[in-house]
Amino acid sequence: MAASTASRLSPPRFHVPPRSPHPPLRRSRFSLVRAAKLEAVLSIGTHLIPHPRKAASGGEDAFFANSDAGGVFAIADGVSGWAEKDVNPALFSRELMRNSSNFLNDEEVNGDPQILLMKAHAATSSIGSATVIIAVLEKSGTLKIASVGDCGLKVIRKGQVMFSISPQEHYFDCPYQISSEAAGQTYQDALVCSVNLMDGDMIVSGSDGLFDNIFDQEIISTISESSGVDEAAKALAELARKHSVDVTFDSPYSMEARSKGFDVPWWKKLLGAKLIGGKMDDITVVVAQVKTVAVPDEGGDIEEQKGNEQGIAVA
Ligand SMILES: [Mn+2]
Repeated sequence: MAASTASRLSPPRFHVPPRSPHPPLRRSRFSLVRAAKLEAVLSIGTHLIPHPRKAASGGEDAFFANSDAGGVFAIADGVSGWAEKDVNPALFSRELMRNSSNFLNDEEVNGDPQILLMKAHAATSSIGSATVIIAVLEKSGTLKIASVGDCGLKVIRKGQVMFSISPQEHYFDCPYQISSEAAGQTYQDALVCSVNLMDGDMIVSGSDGLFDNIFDQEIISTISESSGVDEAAKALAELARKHSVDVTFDSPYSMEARSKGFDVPWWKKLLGAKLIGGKMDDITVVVAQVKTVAVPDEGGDIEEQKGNEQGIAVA
């Protein structure tokens, strides 16, 4: 080590550098630096607990999540009424999710969740219908959402719900749904919106089995007590499951039912009874945290103007 260092540092004995009539010129007054830029990415945790009576088959909810290239996730809730027609409601929701995942990198889709839904729906051949939500995070931090029906999505920032999407339904308990039948809804009926997110924001999305059984305040406290997105998703699903089988819990679902005019018969009301209880259902939860990371600029080395320290944003 020492020898090689010495030989490298020793002046060459017999070599005299040729004297150039012109000293080498700097190409410009710019020097090369490695540039970087900030990109938003999602760290995603998921958890699915099937309906107690559908545990053996895995239930009728389906989802996928992919953290590559920013982050995307989707949830589909197979409409259970199809079982009455001897159709397995899980087939449609699972195929819709598989197809959504397959078309992720499609050129026409180009990060647009509504176009992704259009393509996935067109490619789905199973009989059935499903509510569905697809969310795609752009590198800029904009979350693009397309939703048909009553899957939910909320954004929590600094301990408060700062964004929430509204469910679409024909009437109580009959949500808009993507369907194999012409009578159903299509991507054109989707609620389409986008929200600008910041580093640290938490996204909580789920099937109606989550939001029918858990209140915003419980979501916020559960998230704050969890140490990561996986733990948060599991804790939320387990709390929603606990409420869903609790006949004494006054759930968001039973509160909504009463507000829509559904209640116990008048003679039960006389005895002080009221319509309460959780809603047994498949429960799918996605928890995603927004992070901003520094990535090398696609241009690689770029030139910085000397003397201008603020010329390049190196994060
Ligand atoms: Mn459901």
